Amino acid sequence: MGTLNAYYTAAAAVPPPDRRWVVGAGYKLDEYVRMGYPVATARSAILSLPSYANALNTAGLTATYNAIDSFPSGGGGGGGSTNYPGVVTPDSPISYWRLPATTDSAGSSPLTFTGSPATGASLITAGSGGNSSLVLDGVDDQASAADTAALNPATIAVEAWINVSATIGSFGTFVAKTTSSSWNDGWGLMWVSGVLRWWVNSYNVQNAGAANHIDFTPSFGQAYHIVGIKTASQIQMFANGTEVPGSPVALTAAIASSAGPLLMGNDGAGDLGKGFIDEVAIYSSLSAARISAHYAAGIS
Ligand SMILES: [Ca+2]
Repeated sequence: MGTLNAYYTAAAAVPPPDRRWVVGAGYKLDEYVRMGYPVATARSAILSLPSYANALNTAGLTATYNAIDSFPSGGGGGGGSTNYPGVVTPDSPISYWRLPATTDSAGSSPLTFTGSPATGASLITAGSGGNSSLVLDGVDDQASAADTAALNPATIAVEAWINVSATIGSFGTFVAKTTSSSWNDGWGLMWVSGVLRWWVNSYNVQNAGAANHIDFTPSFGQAYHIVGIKTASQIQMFANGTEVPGSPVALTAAIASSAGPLLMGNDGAGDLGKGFIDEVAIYSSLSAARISAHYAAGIS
């Protein structure tokens, strides 16, 4: 998808007989990265392929190098199906819970379930490696990962695929790490008065004139790719690969990291999320380009 535009742009500057090699190298790179190879490894492998080395003239080879060097770190969407975990993993998640498995695919924070949550349909497509989701029944279901230093990075990106039930209760929470039943430490993705809210340090308190939260209004019963971010200077929220209206919001205060567990389906105070949750990952940062690539991979 968008990532491959770089190859087409590069190819447009090359005489016709060689354009196909530039685009072809781009597709090959995309293919390697989808298989989980780091970009640097994939780049070396492609440029050493006899077919490319022999076929490309000087202009074509230069354009290919330029196109491949413009490839962002990690994977990208292409035509056809995409291996979603293969696109996520190169972005070095701190933890990555594919769900409904309790395993942490990236770190060392396995989940413990409460309430025997059921398995639901995957929120990413089967073609991209979807493997079912976790159902949050809004009665007693939750998943918990114990507090660790790794789960309290100084800056954070929290990623999840979420499908909100129309009967979710007030403050129903999908992912949070806080110790406070009044939500004044840590962070969370919470249902508040008809919106899905990404909050940091406080779910509603004003900070130096700006709110500590950003809201997005999803439709009930639909899957969304949601990312909440806290950088050194601001918070941001993305839905389906696009920054939502009202984002970013300046927030220079550091995250008031809590010693609470990381919870899915609860804020620790009994405010239960209801719906489906899938493919939850935590990063110290995630760029807008990579967020877009993750969304594209999840729906391909
Ligand atoms: Ca899953």
